[in-house]
Amino acid sequence: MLLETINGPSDVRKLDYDQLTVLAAEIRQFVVEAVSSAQSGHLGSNLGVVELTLALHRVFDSPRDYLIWDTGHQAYVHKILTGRRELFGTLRQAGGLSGYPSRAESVHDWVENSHASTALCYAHGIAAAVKRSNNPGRRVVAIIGDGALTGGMAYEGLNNLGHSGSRVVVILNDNGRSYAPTVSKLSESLTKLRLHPGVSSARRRIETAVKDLPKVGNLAYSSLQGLYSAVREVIEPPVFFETLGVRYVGPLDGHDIAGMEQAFRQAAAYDGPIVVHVITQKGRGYKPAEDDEEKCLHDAGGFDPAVGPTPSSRALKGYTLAFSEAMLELGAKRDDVVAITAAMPGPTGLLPFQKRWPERFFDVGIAEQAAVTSAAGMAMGGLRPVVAVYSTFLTRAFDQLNMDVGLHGLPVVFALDRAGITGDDGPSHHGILDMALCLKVPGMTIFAPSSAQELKVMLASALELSGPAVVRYPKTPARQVPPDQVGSGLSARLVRRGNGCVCILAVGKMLEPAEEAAALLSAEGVEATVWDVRVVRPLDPKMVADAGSHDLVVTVEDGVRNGGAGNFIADAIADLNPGRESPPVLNLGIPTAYIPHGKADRILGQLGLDGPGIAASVFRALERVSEVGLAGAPSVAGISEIDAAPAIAGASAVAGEAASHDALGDAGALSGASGSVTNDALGDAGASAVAGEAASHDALRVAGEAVGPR
Ligand SMILES: Cc1ncc(C[n+]2csc(CCOP(=O)(O)OP(=O)(O)O)c2C)c(N)n1
Repeated sequence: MLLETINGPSDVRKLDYDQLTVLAAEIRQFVVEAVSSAQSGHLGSNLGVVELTLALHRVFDSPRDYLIWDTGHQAYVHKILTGRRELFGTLRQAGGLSGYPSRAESVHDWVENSHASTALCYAHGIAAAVKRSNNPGRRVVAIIGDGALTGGMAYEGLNNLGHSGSRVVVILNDNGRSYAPTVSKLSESLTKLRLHPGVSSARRRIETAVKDLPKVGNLAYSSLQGLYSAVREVIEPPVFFETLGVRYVGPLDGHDIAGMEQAFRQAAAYDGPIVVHVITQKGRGYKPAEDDEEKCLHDAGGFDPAVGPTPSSRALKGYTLAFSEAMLELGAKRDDVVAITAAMPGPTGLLPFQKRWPERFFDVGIAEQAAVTSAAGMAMGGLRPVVAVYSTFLTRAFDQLNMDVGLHGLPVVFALDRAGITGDDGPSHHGILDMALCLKVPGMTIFAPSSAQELKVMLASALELSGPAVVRYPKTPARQVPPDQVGSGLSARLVRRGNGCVCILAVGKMLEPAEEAAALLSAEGVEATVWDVRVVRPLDPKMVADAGSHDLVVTVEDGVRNGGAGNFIADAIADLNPGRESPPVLNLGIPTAYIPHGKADRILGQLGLDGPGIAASVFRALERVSEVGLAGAPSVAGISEIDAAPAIAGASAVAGEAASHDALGDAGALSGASGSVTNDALGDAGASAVAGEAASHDALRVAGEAVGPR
């Protein structure tokens, strides 16, 4: 197999075009098999960029030249060509290959933030640094999809590239799609350009010419010029870019390696910002992906490569399904309800709503800020917008949430999917900030469902409110519960009555491990009270008063502990009897750290946020703060493991930082309401398994030529 001979970009440069055709087919097969056996990963986007990535690595000299992948979900081929093929067996597994570029893995990777639309700004900055360096010949290449180009930062980046005249090559990888077809007028124009007869005939000429390269290199160049002028006839996209001061070339066939090489070389020689527009086919070469109308198998779970993912494996599940069904029910009851997505109608469960009420559905592109402020406008006009967005992407629109929705007290509902530890996608995708951020927005009501049934009730309640509300729910399977285990309105729900020594307040999905912990504690003679908090703001005063009557209060959440729900609850308990002693409150949650990829349940377990971990923390806290006679090592199953690999320590070491006080002390902080904070011991011992995985990331790092600053 040719693929086995490729251990770095220089190996790719040795091949002729026939060999490259064979290699491209081998890469496609390899990617399909890798995603299938990893049980999750990005497929369609990677299948579409095989030839593009080959051409880039043949023309540019990575890592001396900077290749900046926007979003980074399409960088598998880049990883394969830069010496990481053999690590694909560990793709997205704990301690294994990241699903995105990773600076810890390879010197060929520069940007690992997979929040879209940033590449042109990074490129602008890097180009400024290159210009001032003693190696100004290094070239800066940003590869951005037509989907990512809909994000505001991409437009801002273009503006700055044009304004500064930066020497940057922008490769516009246009497959006409984000997940769904890309929603933008520019994208429509790009499509028109693609179909324009003048462009097609010019493309045919260039294709013929480059076949005979290098003999007729000049002819190829003049054909490129012909193509360029043909493009001018169609006007819109070239004018759009050129008005901003960015030169435009294209469109080129993104599966024709020789043609792209020719264009990339010309572009690299241009002394300013230049967009090279390449047309690719998402999912190319794998029929199940080519045939998938919804998303060209943008991402896929475990499947048989011979047949592709089955319809049942692709069906909506868990909380997303509950949200999708609730939107249909509520949409039928109220015609003022409208739905907004930022380019993710399928993954957020909005496709059925879109199908039923297309005029009440808005896809704003990968533009969360626009989604939030548009929703504010809709609410001002009397509509009841529901913005469905992944928790991690809402952080991009925090200012809009706070100023445009919050300040005006507008009744916008945010449905935050994938809240909490999400797992395989790693630090950029964990939804752990939403709770802490939303708690900073005055007047924002915050719901956290612990079951599919709760989500439906909460969404309906949120739409009854006259101000902003958020319903945040996780990616993991949704609990199904009978009606007597579903709360209502803004009330908390008492789940279990104990004997007054400890009260556990569980937020959202953490109810399940909290109940498990209560059962473990009960086996040791500790009868805990358990509440499902349901609504984090406003807190149910009955729950707060009841918690305050216990010897110890423990809060459990799957968001950052610092400034999160637990801290908020601790304040409320302290406020019960100002100036008088209140019970100590132990807050369990996520440390302020960049937590690497791995299975969500495993990560939560490592952080001490599973049943045994919570029980162990409760025991330790009881030993310290009460006289209830629990001194001596408790014998709850699993506690010894938890003690051996204590929760949460040092996760920030993953990011290569020196372990900070924040990360090391963050397993759970025990505070007395009188103000004394005693977070001395909980969770600050030793390196956790999470941090241990960072070490193996380092081991994955592929050595490369020293090329200057990273
Ligand atoms: C800020 C942000 N919002 C949403 C996403 C989720 N997301 C990942 S890839 C993608 C579509 C990207 O489309 P495009 O750039 O055209 O790349 P393609 O997958 O089509 O190659 C989206 C919406 C994201 N990564 N970042």
